Amino acid sequence: MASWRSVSVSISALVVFVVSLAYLLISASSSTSALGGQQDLGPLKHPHRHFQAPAENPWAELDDAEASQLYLWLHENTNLFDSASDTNALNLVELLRPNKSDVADYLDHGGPPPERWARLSNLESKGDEAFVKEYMVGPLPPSNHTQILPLTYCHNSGRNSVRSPISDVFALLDWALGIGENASDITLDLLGAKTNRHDLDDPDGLVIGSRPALIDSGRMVHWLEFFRPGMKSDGRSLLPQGLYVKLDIPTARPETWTTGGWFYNGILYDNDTMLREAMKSPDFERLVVNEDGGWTDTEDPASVAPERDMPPPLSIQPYGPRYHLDRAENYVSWMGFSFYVATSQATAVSLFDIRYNDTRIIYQLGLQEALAHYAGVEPMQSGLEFLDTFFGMGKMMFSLVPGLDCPGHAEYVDMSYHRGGKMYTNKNAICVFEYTSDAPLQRHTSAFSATVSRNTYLVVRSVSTVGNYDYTIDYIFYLDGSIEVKLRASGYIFGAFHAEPRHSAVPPRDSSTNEYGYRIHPGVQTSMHDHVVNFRADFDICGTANTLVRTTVEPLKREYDWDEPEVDGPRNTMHMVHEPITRETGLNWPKNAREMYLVTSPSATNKWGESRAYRILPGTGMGNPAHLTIVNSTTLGNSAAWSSADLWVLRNHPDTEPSSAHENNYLEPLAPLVDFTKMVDSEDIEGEDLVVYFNLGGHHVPTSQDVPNTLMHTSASSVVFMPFNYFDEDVSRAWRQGVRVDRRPPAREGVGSAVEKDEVKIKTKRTADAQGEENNRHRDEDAQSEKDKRHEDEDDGVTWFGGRYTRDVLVSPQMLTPDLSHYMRERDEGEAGGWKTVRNAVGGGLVGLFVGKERAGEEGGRGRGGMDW
Ligand SMILES: *[C@@H]1O[C@H](CO)[C@@H](O)[C@H](O)[C@H]1NC(C)=O
Ligand SMILES: *[C@@H]1O[C@H](CO)[C@@H](O)[C@H](O)[C@H]1NC(C)=O
Ligand SMILES: *[C@@H]1O[C@H](CO)[C@@H](O)[C@H](O)[C@H]1NC(C)=O
Ligand SMILES: *[C@@H]1O[C@H](CO)[C@@H](O)[C@H](O)[C@H]1NC(C)=O
Ligand SMILES: *[C@@H]1O[C@H](CO)[C@@H](O)[C@H](O)[C@H]1NC(C)=O
Ligand SMILES: *[C@@H]1O[C@H](CO)[C@@H](O)[C@H](O)[C@H]1NC(C)=O
Ligand SMILES: [Cu+2]
Repeated sequence: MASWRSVSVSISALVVFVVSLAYLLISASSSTSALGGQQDLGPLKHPHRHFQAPAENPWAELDDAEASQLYLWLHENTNLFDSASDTNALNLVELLRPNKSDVADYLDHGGPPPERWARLSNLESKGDEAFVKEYMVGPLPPSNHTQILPLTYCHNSGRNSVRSPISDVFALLDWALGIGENASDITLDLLGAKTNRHDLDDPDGLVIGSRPALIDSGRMVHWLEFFRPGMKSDGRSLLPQGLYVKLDIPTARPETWTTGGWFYNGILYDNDTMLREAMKSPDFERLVVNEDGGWTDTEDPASVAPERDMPPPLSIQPYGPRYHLDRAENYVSWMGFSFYVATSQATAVSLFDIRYNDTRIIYQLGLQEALAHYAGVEPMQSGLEFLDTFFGMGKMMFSLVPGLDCPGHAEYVDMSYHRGGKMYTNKNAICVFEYTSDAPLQRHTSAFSATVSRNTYLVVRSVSTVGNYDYTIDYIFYLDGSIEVKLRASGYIFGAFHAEPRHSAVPPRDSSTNEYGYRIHPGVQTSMHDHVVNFRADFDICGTANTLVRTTVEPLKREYDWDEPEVDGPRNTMHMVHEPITRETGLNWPKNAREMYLVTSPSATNKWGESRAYRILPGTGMGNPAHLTIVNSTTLGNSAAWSSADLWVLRNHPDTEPSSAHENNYLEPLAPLVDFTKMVDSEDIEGEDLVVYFNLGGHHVPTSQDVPNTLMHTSASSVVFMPFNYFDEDVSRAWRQGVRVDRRPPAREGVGSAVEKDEVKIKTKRTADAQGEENNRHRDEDAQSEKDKRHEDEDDGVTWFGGRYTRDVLVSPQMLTPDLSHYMRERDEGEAGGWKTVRNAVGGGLVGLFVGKERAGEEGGRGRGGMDW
């Protein structure tokens, strides 16, 4: 193993980076683990239940033992990670998801569990060039057949690698800091501060953010902009300073890097010397400085509104959960639904094998990519674009805060992943809970009765905090068989510098004012951008042979015999037109919602002879989810073509086209690993296995109400899958709970004595013995006493269907306001400076450290790579 020596050398070199990374991540996750720690959170534990998934989770992430065996095998059998390269860095190690056919054989036909394979991503550089290469290894050891192969079958580029424009992020960081230092006279004069190499968190210092202006075949052009660090509030992205410098990085080798022009107040200077010369002129106009302050703080500690000191209403679940969670397999069942939960470092949560009544509806439902694309008049915002899986939307699923991110009664699941030879765990990264809506699912008042049913639903939630932005993603299940995917965004917007003369009496409004945003501070305006967040829904409606039918409701003129003579000629009316979509295509939400997209099973009909189907419709939120406004984006190249329409229906090739995107598309946008345009190639899609890709998001034109943070109630968008003749009737009837109040006069009372509405009393009985912690033990008793009560209640005309609360409920304050103090302590007890560093690491985009944290042009560590240095 001559090669292994150099492997170990490069891996130990890697360890240097990994150590600091590990430290950051571990501190970050332990800080959150406190949030999720099972201790002290009584309602999170349900020892009385022994629920088991029907099968092993074929999508479960590699566990520690599998990973260790894999590392050992790589050590003993490969020379791959040395290959005479200057540097190597084994970045990502995770499950290579099994092929759909193998899973179907296992889950549906009693076949063997699919082989376990791993996917590796490795940075390999040599001379001027650096590549991020992917490999598949499997079957996982122990096995006599383990092999390692370039991973190409699921990339329609046919490649297993992308060029990385940078092989040494430290050199790049060092260089950027050098530029800042050499220009400290300029920055002190224009911005009142300078970069501080020795303390990148210096609240009085400057930090440097960047965006790639071009990435092509290993060449990269960057624009740098100075920012204030925003230490108190993490409001860095609101603190651009309006001084920019261009970098040219023609190869991965630092000796080839050069600085280009400097840009200030709308003027491009050839170099720093020219800018210095200009600054000497008495006519040189100095702009207002964009300073940090209380305005970027997320909360207002000074407010004395008395109502704020009184807690709001909250949800409780005193008799324990009604869903079942198998933690070993990450399998959930609830009210007829069941599914497996799986995670990936790039794409966060996916749900697999979603079934209703044991019949599969969706094979996979999960995030593919999250695009944010900006525009603007200055070099940073114009062309600023993020493909956030590149930064790891899975590994940035940080711990949720119990009681606030999710209700106090939610349960939590961790997110574990492997990088650089280590396993990391983000505690409590996913929450599962049932929730009752404020509005009923059903109600009706008739002459003689009133019925109302509760709308209770199940939520699987995670939050990916990628730099300045927090994406909250919910998968929601409803009693009628509907499924919703909902996205909400919060966090700090990216502001654009607003160029305003420092001493002008009246703020001038130039022609670009309000073309790209709105003023929110003397030196900042908002920056318009589109969020387009892509999801994959692999429908299997009564089997894999499906057809997408477009059912249009249209106006119609038609004569009916029976209309004459009153209606002279045709009547103006409407009707439906049903038309299968025959070829792969992109679709948009129609105007006036006049078209319905139905995933049908042509061969399966319900009891009434109608094709069983699920309808795809834009859901709840601020209008329809959007697609990208920009046509043929200069920055994106071919890396995110799925963003150009609202949804897509394609023939599913689940093994060779398992996704619409690849997280490394960001590094080679002109020649991406997975090019979506190639997937939409007019294949026939009638009666085939179909996959639907749909987008959430919106056109985000932030206003002063996005400061300091974007708010989630109005940043939401969603898509709903709704059963459409799929069942013979509304299946929620079997599950929902509510009450029927009989308003008929009781027979034994005199004739004609009408019962007034307000005479009807809903009787609630309580027993005094119950204590909160005993509640679970009473479940069976409840069921029995429920039957008795139902009987009893019939007499007074009130019939409860489904469970009801009959015992006193003890609600501990802990259930409503979980004690988070020990998390904070752990955080503070971390290594010296831990809190500050973690905060930086967690905060958005940070300077220096953030690039240094992970080895490689492969990614930018915490925060958006390439964004802040
Ligand atoms: C999945 O199928 C493809 C194409 O048939 C094959 O190349 C690949 O090895 C399979 N992947 C796994 C993990 O078995
Ligand atoms: C590998 O092969 C040897 C020799 O045929 C056999 O004894 C052993 O059980 C095999 N191991 C595995 C994991 O299949
Ligand atoms: C900073 O200035 C020094 C001295 O002129 C020069 O050698 C160095 O290359 C400069 N650094 C950068 C990053 O421009
Ligand atoms: C700066 O730019 C000017 C104008 O293009 C040029 O004449 C000068 O040589 C440049 N100076 C340096 C140090 O590159
Ligand atoms: C559930 O499945 C069973 C067995 O296949 C079937 O009899 C029943 O009608 C199904 N119920 C619904 C609501 O689909
Ligand atoms: C976008 O690119 C396509 C394919 O090259 C081209 O047909 C189309 O005209 C372009 N649209 C615009 C608005 O540039
Ligand atoms: Cu936004």
